[in-house]
Amino acid sequence: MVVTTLATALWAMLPAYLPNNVAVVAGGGRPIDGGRTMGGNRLLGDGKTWRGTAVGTVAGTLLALGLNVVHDSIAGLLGVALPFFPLRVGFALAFGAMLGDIGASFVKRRTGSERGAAFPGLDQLDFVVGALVTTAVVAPAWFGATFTLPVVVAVLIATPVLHVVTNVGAYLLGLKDEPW
Ligand code: CTP
Ligand code: MG
Ligand code: K
Repeated sequence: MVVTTLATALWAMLPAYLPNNVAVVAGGGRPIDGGRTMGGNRLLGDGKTWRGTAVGTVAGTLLALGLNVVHDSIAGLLGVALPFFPLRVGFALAFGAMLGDIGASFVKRRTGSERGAAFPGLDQLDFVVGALVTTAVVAPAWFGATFTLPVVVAVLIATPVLHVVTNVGAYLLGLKDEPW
């Protein structure tokens, strides 16, 4: 039961976990806000770029399609019934994750946090909320069948742990300037 719930949570969130990590590597170039400010601070900041957002979204969507290919092997190996990802679901999970991260930067700039400053809580859950809400809007039936309450709880507990581990890893590898 717990294994099924956790496996479903991690599997279903994989297309949402990848985009922000790909953006770290692929990001750069023109910032989405074009340098615009609001109340003296940047709208979003130089950390949210068109390229990072686009490449991250495409990567997460492709990952979802790739997971469909290995679905039967993984589900068989774990002995768990895992969901397939329709294209629009893969896109919603990936793009939603980027939207959540962008929304968080908007909030950070409004509260005076500089680009790259840690914002505990928001940093770990912004993309989760973005991915879940976007998927619920784009594919409500798929969302309801996959993200049952126990699965959502598992996502909210497991994601911050995974997020901290991957960001510290990216920092140690020199891919990220800060370990958060
Ligand atoms: N990135 C990007 N486009 C995005 C998200 C991230 O190009 N939509 C890249 C940027 O190079 C960014 C890096 O990934 O600096 C790390 O992402 P993140 O930690 O989300 O951004 P921060 O630089 O910390 O900026 P902020 O304070 O706004 O979160
Ligand atoms: Mg950051
Ligand atoms: K972030």
